[in-house]
Order: sequence, then C-alpha cells, then structure tokens
Amino acid sequence: MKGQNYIDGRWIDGEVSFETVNPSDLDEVVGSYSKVGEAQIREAMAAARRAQPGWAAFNMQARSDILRKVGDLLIERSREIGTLLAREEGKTLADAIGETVRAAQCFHYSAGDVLRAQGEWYNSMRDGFNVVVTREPVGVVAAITPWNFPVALPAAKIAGALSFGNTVVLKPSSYVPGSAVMLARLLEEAGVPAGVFNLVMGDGRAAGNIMIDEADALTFTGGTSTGRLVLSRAAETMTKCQLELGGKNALVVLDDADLDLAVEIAGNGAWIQTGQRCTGTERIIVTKGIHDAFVERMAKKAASYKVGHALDADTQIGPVCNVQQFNENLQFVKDAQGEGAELAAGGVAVEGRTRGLFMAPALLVNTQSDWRCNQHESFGPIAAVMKVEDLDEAIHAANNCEYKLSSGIATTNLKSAERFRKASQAGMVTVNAPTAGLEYHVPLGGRSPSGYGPRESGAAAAEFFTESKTSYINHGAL
Ligand code: TXE
Repeated sequence: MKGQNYIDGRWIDGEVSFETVNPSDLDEVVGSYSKVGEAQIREAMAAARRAQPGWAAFNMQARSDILRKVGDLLIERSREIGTLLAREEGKTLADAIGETVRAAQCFHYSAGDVLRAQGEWYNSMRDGFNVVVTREPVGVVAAITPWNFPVALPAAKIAGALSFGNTVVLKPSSYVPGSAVMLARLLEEAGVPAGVFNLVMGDGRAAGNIMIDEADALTFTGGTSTGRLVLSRAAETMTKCQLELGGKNALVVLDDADLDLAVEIAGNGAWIQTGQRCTGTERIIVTKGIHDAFVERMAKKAASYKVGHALDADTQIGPVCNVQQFNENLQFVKDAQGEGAELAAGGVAVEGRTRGLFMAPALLVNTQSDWRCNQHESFGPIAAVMKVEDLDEAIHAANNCEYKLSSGIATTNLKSAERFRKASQAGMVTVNAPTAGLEYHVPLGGRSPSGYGPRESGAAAAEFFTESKTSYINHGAL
C-alpha cells in the first residue's frame, strides 16, 4: 500500500522505504512503509498549525460526533485492525482485538469529554467584578508512541487532544506503523478535517526533535532513557510535556494471600502479552511463610502457557515483538543468573511451527532486592522473586527501585492492603489484581522517572490538553 504518511489530508510517500516483519513468522513481510524527511515533518507541523484555529472553533456537537464515529469504525474493523496489529507486534489475536476495542472506547470517552463543562465562574473579592476560569486548547500536539500498544496508546492521545480542540502530528514506532496507518484512515473516513490529524513515519530522534521544537505540547510514551532525551530537547523550547515511561513493577504476596489468586495475578502481570507492558510485574516480593508453595506453583504456571504464533487460537503468549528485544530478554536472564539468581522456569528460546521470536516465560528465584534483575526494566516475560520476612520488609523492597509506575499486593487482610496502598510510591496500586490492566477513564501514570508531567487519561486529560485562563471582569466600571 503506497502513501503511508498522512499530511494535510493527503496520503504521501516518504523518502526512505522500510518493511515490517511478523515476529511470529520472520519470513513474512507484513507491510512496506516509508519514512519522511525533515521537510515533510515540518510540512506536517505547519498543516497542524494552520488547521488548529478552525478545529478549535468547530461546532462541538459535530466534533463530538466525529470522535464517536472513529470509535464506531474501530469496533467495526476491530478484527481487521487486530489481525494486522498481531502480525506486526506479536500479541495474540484476542489481545490485539481487545486493544483495538480499547482504542474505540477511548474515542467514545473523549467524544463525551467534548461536551463537558470547560470552566468555572467565581464571585470576586472586588465589588462589581466577576472572575471566570476557562480552559483553552493547548494548540498543536506532537504524539510519539512506542511499539507495545500500537493502536490503543496513539488512540488515547489523539482522542484526548482532538476532544479539546487541538490538532495532532503522530509519529508511531517504526516496528508497528500498520495499525497507526489504519487508525489514520478511520479518522479521515470519520470526517476529521485536513490538517487536524497528521501521521508521519520517521526515526525517533530526527523526526522527534523537529516535532518537539515546533509543537505546543508533546505527549510521549516510551522508555525512560528515551524520555530523558525528549525532556532535554523540550527544555530548549519549553514545550509542554507529558511523558509515560518505564516501569519495574512489584507485586507483594503475603502469607495470608489466597494462593490460587496470587499465582493467577502474578502470572498474568508478569507473562501475558509477552511481558511487554510497562505496568507488567517484573518483581514479586513474597513473605517467607508462603514463599516455597508460591514458587512451586509459579514454576508450574510458567510451564503451562502455550507459547506460539500470535494468530493461532490456542496461543496464550505470542512472540517477542522484535529481534532487539528478544536478544535483550535472553541476555537479561543470563545476567540475572550471573549475579546469583536461580532459573526456576523458562527463560530460553523455544521452537514454534514457524521461525519466530518465541521465548518461554522466565521465573527467576532466590534474588536480592539490590540486584540488577530487580532494578532494571527487562520489558520481557521475566519475573524475579525475592523472599522477605514481613510486610514492613516487603514495603521497603517494593519502594527500593527508581521506577515508580505501578505496584500491587495479594493479601486477604484489609489492613495490610491499606497499609501497602498508602506506603507504595508508585503512581498506580492494585489490590488482589495484576499490576497491569488499567482502566481508561481514570488517570494513568507514575512518578519520575516512570513518568513526567500531567498524568494521561480520564479527568487528567484536560490538565495536559488545555491551558487554563483566569479572567477578571469589572462589570461595575461602565
Ligand atoms: O520505546 P522507545 P519502545 C515504555 C516501556 C518500554 C518502552 C518500550 O516501559 O520502556 O516504552 O517501547 C521514539 N526523540 N512504555 O521500545 O524506544 C521511537 O521512535 C524522540 C511505557 O518503542 O523509547 C518511538 O516512536 N523520539 C508506557 C518512541 O520514541 C524518539 C506504556 C518510543 O521509543 C527518540 C508503554 C528521541 N531521541 C510502554 N528516540 C507507560 N508508562 O505508560 C526514539 N524515539
């Protein structure tokens, strides 16, 4: 399919062609795309700038209807988009369709946001005055997204930005451009005016820097190391930033936990979606009374998953998304063993019916909190277990990590759950549920360096996608 970049309402070719391959079947080319050059990035930013006033003034019911239509089309096409997503990113077809439905829900949610109150009216301390606080669009929004949620993450950003009258230039990860292209086609079909939404493919740094320089706001999701580069670039132009970054999320399992539930939520958090969720569970902190029984059950759980081709109906864990991540995962396991961890399950490449990046979910045990395997994000299907005395030591261990994205606790004691919920430094906490699997109508994000700037989603969207204005009106003067 030619013309995979969408600038000012026109589909155009970029300058450098590239292809994506299917991580489930490395001999299968999924799509051919082309990266645009600097001039075309600037053209996209200029188109968004030109279109923004008109979009901000667009009748709000019409704007809401367009966003709702995008959500409707995403639902209608969820199998087609989900299949392409599964072929490019590697998550199972069920998960990919589920992600596409989540993208639709974000558009439906934002379609409602368009119609909600946009300000407050106050009495004044001065006779004859009133004070009014309004929210105005931030302007042109640059959106840069990672490869692990190729349609849901761009959708949440685009829907939020458009609902508040902003225009958008999106640069997706070059590993998974296909679903972003399909999303762009749905936006065009739903009637988004030319220039309001633009899609460009390009290398992160080269394209990203121009977008950051010329945007009014940048919403970025990706690794913390990339986030630091982005933030330093944004500082030069003081571009408003919202960064959703890496995690090293801990699940605490107490002696009084329901063992079946603890194993279920730990396995889900650590290994589902091939561990490629920033809110996934990479550390499991277990008190000594339940530790041995928990480890034995987790080892069996790891071995029970069907690892295979993303499109096979019985596959529970698809391939790793790309060769770089695949090799990093295997090296991460070897390095953990090098510092003393024992490998209780998986952690190796497995053969599939096709030549794919298949990896057996890994369980590392007898680890220590300060080891690298408990401090650095693997972003793979790799969980490290450490044993602790009690809840106090568990809280200390959970917070003993620079990442502060999500955390969780498995316990049947309400007091312990509340103590952990309050003591955790993470931006999101779960009780008797996986650390991953969040909801889109509430704020999402973590403390630095797992995040920076306003949270995403739900009521938090207005804070980032609008600027507030306080006006003092002297009615009594005339
Ligand atoms: O990120 P990368 P990936 C995190 C997850 C993991 C990472 C995986 O924890 O760390 O995302 O995604 C572009 N200037 N989250 O590997 O490499 C690049 O082209 C500007 C957290 O894709 O950081 C891509 O489009 N842009 C999250 C995007 O940045 C640059 C949820 C991300 O690339 C750039 C999901 C540069 N210098 C994943 N370099 C959360 N916290 O919610 C690269 N890019």
